[in-house]
Amino acid sequence: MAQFFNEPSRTFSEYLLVPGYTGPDCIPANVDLSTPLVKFRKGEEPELKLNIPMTSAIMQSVSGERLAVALAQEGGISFIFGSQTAENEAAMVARVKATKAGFVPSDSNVRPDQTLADIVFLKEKTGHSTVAVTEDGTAAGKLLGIVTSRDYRVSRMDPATPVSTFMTPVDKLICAKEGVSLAEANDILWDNKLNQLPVLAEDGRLLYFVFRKDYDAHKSNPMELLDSKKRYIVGAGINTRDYETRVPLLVEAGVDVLCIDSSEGYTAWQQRTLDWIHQNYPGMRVGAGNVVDAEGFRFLAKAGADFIKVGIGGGSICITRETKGIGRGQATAVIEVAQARNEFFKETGEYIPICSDGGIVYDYHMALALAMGADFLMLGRYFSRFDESPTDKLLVNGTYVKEYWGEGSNRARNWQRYDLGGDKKLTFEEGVDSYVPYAGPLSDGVRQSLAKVRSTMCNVGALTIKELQDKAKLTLVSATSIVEGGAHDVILKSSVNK
Ligand code: MZP
Repeated sequence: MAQFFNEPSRTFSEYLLVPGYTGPDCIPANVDLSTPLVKFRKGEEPELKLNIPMTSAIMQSVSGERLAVALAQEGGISFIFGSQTAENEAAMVARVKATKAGFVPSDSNVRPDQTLADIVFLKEKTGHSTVAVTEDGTAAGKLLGIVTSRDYRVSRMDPATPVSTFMTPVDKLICAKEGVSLAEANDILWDNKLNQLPVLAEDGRLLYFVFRKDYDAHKSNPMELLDSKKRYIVGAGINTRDYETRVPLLVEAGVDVLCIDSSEGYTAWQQRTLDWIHQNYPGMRVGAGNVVDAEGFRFLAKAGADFIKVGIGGGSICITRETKGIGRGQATAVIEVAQARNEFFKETGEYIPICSDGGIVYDYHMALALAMGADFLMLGRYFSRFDESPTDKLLVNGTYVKEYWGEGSNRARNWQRYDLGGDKKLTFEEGVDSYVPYAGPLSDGVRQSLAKVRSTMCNVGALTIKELQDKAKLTLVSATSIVEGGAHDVILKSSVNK
């Protein structure tokens, strides 16, 4: 006879937090959002910690190198997507590790024979007004000049005008040499009233730009997540098929932590992958998942996972529940797995952090997921909306949007994520291709969301995530009281003015 769970599985919007006592020191400025990323023994410190409880989803439309740097600057970590060749993924990891705070690899590049139309297209796509003109049109090519918005007037010039005729050539530019420090680069920017400073290798190849507008940002990233050599911390997704070739390349590239990316983690393949990594790379930390109950958690805990991801079918682009009838409401899954994590800790003295993956819609869901026992969160839709995600920004029906697609969609075709040992192909879709509203720079969005989380924590009377978990009082809400929670029985001015 099948096993039945007595209660329906529930999701975040069905819960609220009831305030606890807030003491005079319990103010947002005193809240510490640091949290363990990997397992540790009782009384010891985890080898890797996050400064904020946020990780970005292992997805093509989310976790590229630019987002990885932006998130590490805020104190979280990206897991670079694994649904690309191992070589490309390792190259992305290497570029994140090579990025020095304040030194930005150029993301808008053209060849000199390209045209004004190409410049306008790039500016629309990236939102950046500085374009590097390199011999081969790559970010690391020999620098021939730069184009900024001061160099052209779209209304007066033919879109076919070659870039070489209106760029500012390199001999008229002030550049710095490889090895310049950030402080020196900033002095050059200020002394010469420049907006950007190209940093060049001995042979004239472009290495980075240092931007004047970033000056304040470098000073104001107190939460940056850096390794012992002051490089950004970055993770990478792997699968249960090609780990023997992929993991060595990622390790070589300097990856800090791995995560097996799978829609369902309670499998023999995850065990095999973990075993192989532990045997061949004993120091390498690797997370596993996803699971939605205590049984799945215990399996991966015993298999040696360093953290365990929770969530099946709750992702915004996910149709696994509709397609296969597999999954569980995200809140119930987190609550049950968190209890299992606590029991396992009591029994063994080993604390294995859990990650609530998918289904975060409102910022308050973040606080709820943490209160329910998650140590950190994985977010896809949330990060895909920002400037730094790897996808295009488009104007659709008068609104700026970014593209966001699931790993199980035809667009990503990440069959390894859904692999159950069958043919090496995606037989049916478990994800969709979509637009999400564009939301500006990551740092603004993350800081705003976390301001709300800090505020919620103070209402609960908690200054740390652990305290939030210990003190939280959660109540289920009825359908009618959800209506009460929004603006109601008033005529909203925004609707009158439409
Ligand atoms: P969300 O933050 O957009 O709600 O969910 C992101 C999560 O959805 C990812 O971290 C991953 O676990 C999951 N995901 C990614 N692709 C698919 C799919 O195509 C999916 N079904 O479910």
